[in-house]
Amino acid sequence: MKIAIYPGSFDPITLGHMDIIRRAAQCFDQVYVCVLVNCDKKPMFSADERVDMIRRSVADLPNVTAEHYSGLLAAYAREKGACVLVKGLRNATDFDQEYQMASINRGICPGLETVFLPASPAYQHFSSTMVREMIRYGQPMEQYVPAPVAEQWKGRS
Ligand code: COD
Repeated sequence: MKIAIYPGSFDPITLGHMDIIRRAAQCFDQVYVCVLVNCDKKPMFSADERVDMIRRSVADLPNVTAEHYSGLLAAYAREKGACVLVKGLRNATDFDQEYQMASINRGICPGLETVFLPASPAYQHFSSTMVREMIRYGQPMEQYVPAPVAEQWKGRS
């Protein structure tokens, strides 16, 4: 059984992330979408809210599970018996960061490979940062996120 992890902050999940999840779900038997801590980012949504929005967004994908983990990604991968980390690449900046992270994660957990999926052109400019800015300035963000994100935000305000 090929188990993959798609890790991220997902603050909040966007249609760009969803595209990567759907494609990964076709390549692997089981995909864990894991909300982790990125020390460089201060989240707008709590970890529980982010997991809940992801769970509702992937409800039609039977081999996808969403969870939160507060430790090291490599430790989570080991716990799940995963052999692959999936990362989405939008541009050269993503590549530079993710290439380095792939080496770090393989150093911590030998044999743990990172597979890069190129962003689909339609979603290449999507980011959680952009969505958070839209929210802050009261701009509509429905076209960038799955429906549960817009619902979650509406329920809050
Ligand atoms: N299209 C395609 N892919 C996309 C898009 C898009 N529009 N937007 C984002 N992505 C990709 C990103 O490139 C990334 O691969 C993934 O989706 C998640 O993106 P984000 O922004 O939600 O998540 P990040 O980059 O903040 O996640 C960083 C982690 C949380 C994975 C990282 O900090 C981490 O592993 N933390 C745990 C602690 C750890 O193990 N650290 C490393 C060893 S010290």
